[in-house]
Amino acid sequence: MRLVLLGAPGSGKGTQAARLKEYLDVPHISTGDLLRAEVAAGSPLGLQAKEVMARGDLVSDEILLGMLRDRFSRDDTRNGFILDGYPRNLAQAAALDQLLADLGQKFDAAVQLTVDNEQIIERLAGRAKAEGRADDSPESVRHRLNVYDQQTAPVIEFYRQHGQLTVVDGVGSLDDVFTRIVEAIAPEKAVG
Ligand code: B4P
Repeated sequence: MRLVLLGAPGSGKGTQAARLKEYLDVPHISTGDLLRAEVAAGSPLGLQAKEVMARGDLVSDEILLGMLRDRFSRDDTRNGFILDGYPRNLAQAAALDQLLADLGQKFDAAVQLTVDNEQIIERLAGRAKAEGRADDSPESVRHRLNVYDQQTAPVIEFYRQHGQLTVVDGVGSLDDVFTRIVEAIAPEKAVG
């Protein structure tokens, strides 16, 4: 299965993708994780991305597309993937369509996790305490939510207009949200 997970920062994309990966037995591709690995390694790309990410801005489309192309060239994506954190603007959505067309692939569903801003701010404050991620500071979270409204929300509309969007309520326990996603994308595999 080929899935794209959409939603505001803190909506649970990374959290649910980690579970879906086991369940669907396909790789989890998180552009945030790929970028954080570059930052941790101190690579030239990581050095470029570090400040941008800490501010809560989007890293350049060229860098992201190069990373994604690289990742999709690996064999393990042939039977499916869960893409988490990409696309984040309309240019990236168009680039993804083209990349998949070049590979002769098509994704099955774009799943949007919906969570209100108040709960997002609370979740990310919790993660800031637990993990100390630079971009979970209150200023950065506010900025990331603005970036999401301005640049990523149109991507949701793009997939809705293409009939590829599935909307899932992202509020509730991790198990409840997981069950809702599975029921939405693969009801034949859902249990209980
Ligand atoms: P990401 O790594 O994608 O970070 P994120 O949006 O915060 O989502 P994440 O998946 O980590 O968090 P989750 O909601 O699971 O991006 C980070 C940065 O990288 C971006 O700001 C940008 O600079 C850059 N970047 C990444 N992709 C890019 C792209 N395509 N283009 C340009 N730049 C890009 O979890 C959040 C918290 O909520 C966790 O603490 C979790 O435990 C908690 N949580 C999850 N589900 C919950 C639930 N049901 N109830 C309560 N808490 C829950």
